[in-house]
Amino acid sequence: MLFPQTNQCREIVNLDGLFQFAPNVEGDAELNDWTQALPKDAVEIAVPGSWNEQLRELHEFHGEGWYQRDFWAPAGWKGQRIRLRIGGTAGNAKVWVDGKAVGGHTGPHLPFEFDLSEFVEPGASHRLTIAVDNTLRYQSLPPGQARREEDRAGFGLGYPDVPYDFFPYGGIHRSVLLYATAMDSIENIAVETDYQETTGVVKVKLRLNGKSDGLSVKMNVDDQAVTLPVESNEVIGELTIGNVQLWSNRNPFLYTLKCELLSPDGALLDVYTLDIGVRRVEVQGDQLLLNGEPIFLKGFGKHEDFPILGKAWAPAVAVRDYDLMSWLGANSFRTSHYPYAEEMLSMADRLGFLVISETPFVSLSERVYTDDFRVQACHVIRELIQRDCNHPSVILWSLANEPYIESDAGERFFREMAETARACDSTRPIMYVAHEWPEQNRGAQHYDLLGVNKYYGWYHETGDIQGSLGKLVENLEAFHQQVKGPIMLAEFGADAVAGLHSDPPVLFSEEYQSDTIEAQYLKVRELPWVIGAHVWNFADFKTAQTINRVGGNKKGVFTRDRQPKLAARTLKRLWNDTDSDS
Ligand code: GCB
Repeated sequence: MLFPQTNQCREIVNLDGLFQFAPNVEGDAELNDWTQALPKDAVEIAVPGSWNEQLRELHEFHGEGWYQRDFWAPAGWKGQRIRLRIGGTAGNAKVWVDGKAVGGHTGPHLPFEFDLSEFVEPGASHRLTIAVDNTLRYQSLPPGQARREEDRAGFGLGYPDVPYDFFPYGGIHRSVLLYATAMDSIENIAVETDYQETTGVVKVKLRLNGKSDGLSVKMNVDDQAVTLPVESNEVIGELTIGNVQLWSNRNPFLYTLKCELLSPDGALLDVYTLDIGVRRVEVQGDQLLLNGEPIFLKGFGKHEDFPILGKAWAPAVAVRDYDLMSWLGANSFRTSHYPYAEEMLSMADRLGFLVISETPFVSLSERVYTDDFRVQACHVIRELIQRDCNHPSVILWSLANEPYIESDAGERFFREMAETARACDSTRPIMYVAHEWPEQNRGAQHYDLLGVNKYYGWYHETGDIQGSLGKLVENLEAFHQQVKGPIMLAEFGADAVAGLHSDPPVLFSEEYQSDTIEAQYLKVRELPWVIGAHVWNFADFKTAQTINRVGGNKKGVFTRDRQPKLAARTLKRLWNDTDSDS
């Protein structure tokens, strides 16, 4: 599935904006058939947007929300293939057009689309209904429960009761687009790039929709072109680029790959252009190499989180975040703890940021290592890799954050996730992010490297920055022995309430946060097998209500509205003046 684009063969109608909305609290949707019309007391709500902060009474609504709006399909789309594409919801979605079911999607944050050619008449008005089910269940994505069920122990972390601290926002979080192509069209493009000496190699796998005879595909990059006959719905081509300019964070050089679908008489039926970068990422010994050179990842774990917008794709916030990360000299971030908007990755391609793309598998524990959930998890991994594999900025797949893996079932779960990822993409190393000690990480041997989250000086050795350093090294060393490959300090830091100052530095002061980050960063820079250190978190963010979070998680180096704390200036000094990328 490709990100929709407008060109001479493709047209988009953007359905973002205000939808009618009603929460389906007591099965009213089924009883009164909301696929035809929402109830009279439906309200207006913005898309993209989480529902929880738009309307006060929806703050703790973690159920099924129904969206509806009418739209016109342009008259000029007669004879075209018409698709509906939803960039991402939290959580599962079902879609109807004029009361007829067109399909559904399981799992949050990833795009899905439906062919509406049979449902939509160009030049006519139609009704679109989308139900988004963000019910927190033990084995749902995200897992959790709104209120503690009597027979269940619960995760015990707060209200709602989720096994992680970020707020489980619900809603349609990315754009809702209607787009048209010719009936014979390009459905997907998967690109793998590499190089030998100065020649770039671009392997293209193109999937087509449509069955007309005599079609051909022309692929073109940097004045090199190949034309290939269409013999099945998959066309594979290879192009080379002489004197190739490699993509890197320092020089994010992009080539344009153009793929054209041609009729037997050479007429253009469809065209899609893709920005691609030629680069190689690999793990060798204890190092992570980008284009053959060791790279050290400095940056952040982030969240998609902003007041009122919740987890909505918000271009202005993204622009600000990249501006701030560039100002500090960061070169990378992790899409903790779920896939971020595709637009964010395209910006990283252009701006030169290295991205660890993470699945939504956060805080997995023994209760989810079942056959059913494993099948679902592998499906999500395939969808994620299919979506993100063309981005040169994406250098690593992180398949989970802080799982407990102690049983054989857990070990098998992590082995099969690793095998699935490798089968989908052999060009990027895979990792997951561990915590605690190696004993809780029986899946580690199946991965190329391991991320480790460590809060010495905060949750352990509380208040003792100097005392935290030895423990940190001891713990990272234990993981290094286990994985026999590189280790990344994927999270470290301390909460700081903006404006709270203290000398000597004490917990929650800006000074304590800044000193913790500086001391630990400099310490891990001495360890040759540590290939990166990401501060937790880029910005403060909203959490479930718990007694240890006053107004959210305050480990941000920036406040939730993106104003710097003292640690921001410290990082700017550390990352700009004394630190190289390797
Ligand atoms: C972690 C989690 C992250 C939390 C963080 C914290 O280890 O990965 O999601 O927000 O700790 O601040 O407690």
